[in-house]
Amino acid sequence: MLFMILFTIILGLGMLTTPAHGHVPSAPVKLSFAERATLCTHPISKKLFTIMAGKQTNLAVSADVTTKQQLLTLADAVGPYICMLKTHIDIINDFDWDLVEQLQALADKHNFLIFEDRKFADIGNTVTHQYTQGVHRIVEWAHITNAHTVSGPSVIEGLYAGLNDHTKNQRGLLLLAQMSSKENLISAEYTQKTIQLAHHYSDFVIGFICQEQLSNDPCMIHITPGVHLSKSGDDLKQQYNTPAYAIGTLGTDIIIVGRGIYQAFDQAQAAKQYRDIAWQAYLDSLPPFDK
Ligand code: S5P
Repeated sequence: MLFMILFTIILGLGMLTTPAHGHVPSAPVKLSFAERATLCTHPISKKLFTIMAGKQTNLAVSADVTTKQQLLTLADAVGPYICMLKTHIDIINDFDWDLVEQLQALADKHNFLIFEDRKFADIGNTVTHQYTQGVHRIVEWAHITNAHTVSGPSVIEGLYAGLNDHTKNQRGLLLLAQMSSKENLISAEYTQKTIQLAHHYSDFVIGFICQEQLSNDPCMIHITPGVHLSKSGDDLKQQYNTPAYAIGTLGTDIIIVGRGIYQAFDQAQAAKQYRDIAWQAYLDSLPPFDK
C-alpha cells in the first residue's frame, strides 16, 4: 500500500492542474477513501474520508427544507446513510441556536459532517463578517462551507481570517469550480483558475463543488450536486446526472442529493437507495486489489 500511495503522489504531482471541461485522463491507480484518510493531513479531509470509509457512504443530503423540525427530522432519518449533511441555514423560517445544538448532536450521533452551503462571494473583509457574525455565526458550527471564486483569492483569505484558535484546522472550505445549472457563466478558464487557487490554499481548501473530477491530488475532494435517479432536470434549469454516472464516469467522490431524498415518501429508504448505488459505483471504480 505504501508503494501505491507513493506512486500516486508522484503521478498526482505531475497532473495537479488538469484541463477543466473534458475529462481528466483517469489516473492508473485510484486510491480508496481509507487510503486517502491515511494520506491527507488536513483534519477535516481526514475526518471526512474516515467517515466515508467507515460508514461506507459517499452520499451527502441537501436539506433544503424550511423549518427547524423538518430539518431535524430529515437529519435523523438520513443520518445513518450520509457522510455529510448540507444545509441552507438562511431558508429556515424559525432558526434559533437550539437548532444548531440539536444538529450538532445529530452529527455526533450519526457521525456525519455539517456543510453550510453559503456560497460566499464577496471581498475578504465582508466575508470575514458574514462567516463569523450575524444570526447564523456559521463558523461556529459548520465543519465545511463553500465560496465562489469570482472575487479571487480575497474570499479565501477573508474566510480564513474568520477562524480563531479553536476553529483553525477544524474548518474546511470548498470552492465552486463548476455549477450544475444550464447556461451558467463559469468558463473553462475560470474553473482552471479555481483549481489553482485550491492547490495554493490547500491548508484551508479541501476540495471542489464541481461536475467532474478536476484534480489528481488525492487530498482534494470532489463533491457533485445535480444528481437524481434519472438523468433529468427541473423547470428552473437544474440539470441532473445519475449517481452511477457522476461517480463512475465523471469521477467525482461524493454526490449531493436534495429533492430526490427530502421529497421522498420515505426519506431514509431513499437515502439508502442513493447511498447503495453511489457506493457500488465507487467500489467499481477502484482497482481490483483495493476492493
Ligand atoms: O452547482 C450547484 C451547486 C450547488 S451547491 N448546483 C446545485 O444544485 N447546488 C446545490 O445543491 C443547490 O443549492 C441545492 O441545495 C442542491 C441541489 O438540490 P436538488 O434538489 O436539485 O438535488
